Amino acid sequence: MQIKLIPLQAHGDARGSLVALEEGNNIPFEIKRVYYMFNTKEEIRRGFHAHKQLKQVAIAVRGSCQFLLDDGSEKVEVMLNNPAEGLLIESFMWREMFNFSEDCVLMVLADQLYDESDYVRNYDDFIETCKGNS
Ligand code: T46
Repeated sequence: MQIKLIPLQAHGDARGSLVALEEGNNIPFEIKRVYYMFNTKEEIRRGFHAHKQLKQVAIAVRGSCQFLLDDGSEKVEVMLNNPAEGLLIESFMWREMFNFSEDCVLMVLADQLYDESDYVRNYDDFIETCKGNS
């Protein structure tokens, strides 16, 4: 499985750093929604779903966390700890997030509004659909 980490240019000067996110430029889709999670407890594992259509880019704007991405045939773990790097999560990819640092702020850009019917929350259903797609 090819993991797509998008380098995000940090404009740094004596005052600090700034990253700009632009749809169609460094973000490869129309940005319809932005959400972020924080105060996640270190022992917590969350996610446990895939999306039928949704594409997203996840950025640890502060601190660090890990993603497990599973395309139905391969599982890969990715560490996010750089606010100038975005993880592209394509549709039909099972994801779990874990090992959140205490200060972690994980921001996610999405190409669709929130829609519960886009979630596949049962792993067996996910695997069955992957088999059907291949
Ligand atoms: C994903 C991973 C990376 C909303 O009301 N609107 C929203 O846009 C989102 C994302 C969530 N919610 C509500 C639904 C739940 O009551 O916030 C609560 C927590 O959401 P959830 O349990 O889905 O959170 P995670 O961390 O399991 O998953 C989230 C995203 O939902 C998901 O799309 O890919 O982060």
